[in-house]
Formats: sequence, structure tokens, C-alpha cells
Amino acid sequence: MERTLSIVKPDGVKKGLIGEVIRRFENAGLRITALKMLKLTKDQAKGFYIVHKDRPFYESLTDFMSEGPIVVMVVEGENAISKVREIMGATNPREAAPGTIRAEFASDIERNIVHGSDSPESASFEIGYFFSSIEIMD
Ligand code: 3AN
Repeated sequence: MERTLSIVKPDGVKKGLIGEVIRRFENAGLRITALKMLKLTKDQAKGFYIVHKDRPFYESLTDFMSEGPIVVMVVEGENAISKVREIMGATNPREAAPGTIRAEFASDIERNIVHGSDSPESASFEIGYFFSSIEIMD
């Protein structure tokens, strides 16, 4: 069993896609083991995306991620990290495979509806950023 952190980003929440994202994860046999809605401050968004601090899109990405409410969740299952990324589609929606969340709903490479951890190391950092161990179900 593997755990990953997924986020319905501000554009996803605004477009009413919280249920759609969760439905796709659950339909793929994954389980939601922690879930909450919150609005990040700019500094909290910067902390979450600290690995991207030297990238040219860091300022704009952290503005976007703090512009409105998000839904964060822990998703668990066999190969949860790669399964979630497959369901999301490529970062750039124009390159995302047909039928993926980003291909169907994302407007551009930044406003791309959903986040999923890209490795066990980032999953561990990202889950710990939002949840304590007693908030995650067995
Ligand atoms: P992914 O979310 O597919 O793992 P990352 O980790 O490379 O992609 O990037 C994190 C986030 O930064 C993306 N979800 C997207 O919102 C934003 N992003 C990535 N690349 C760009 C870019 N070239 N221009 C603007 N925003 C970007």
C-alpha cells in the first residue's frame, strides 16, 4: 500500500470539480484516508512548493494556489502515486492523455485543476505538510 497527497486546486474548486476528482480516484480502486478544505496563505503556498523556489513560475504559482479554497486529501492504494498521476494527466493539459482530468478540465499548465505527489519522498513531505498522523485513517 502506498500513500499520496492530492489537491483539488482553486480552479478545480471554483469549477465544482471536487466530487469529480474524488469519484475518479475511488473508481480506480483508491481510498481517501484523510480530507479537508482550507485556504492557503501566500506563505503557506510558498512552503508547499518550496522545491520550485528557483523556477520562473514560483511567484505566479503560489499566487494562484492561495487565491481561493483548496481540498487536500490523502489517497491510498497499490501504486497510489503513479495511479493518481495517470488519472490527472500530464502537467500541460495540451499534452495530457484524452480522458484524464487535466485533458478534460484544465485551462493551462499552471491552472491545471489537481495536484498529486511525484515520488514517495514528496508524498511524505506533502502529507506531513497538511495532516498529522491522527487525522489519517488506517
Ligand atoms: P505536476 O503537478 O504535474 O507534478 P510540477 O510538480 O512540475 O507538475 O509543477 C507543479 C505545479 O507548477 C504544476 N501543477 C503547475 O500548476 C505549475 N507549473 C509547472 N510547470 C509550469 C510552467 N512551465 N508554467 C507555469 N506553471 C507551471
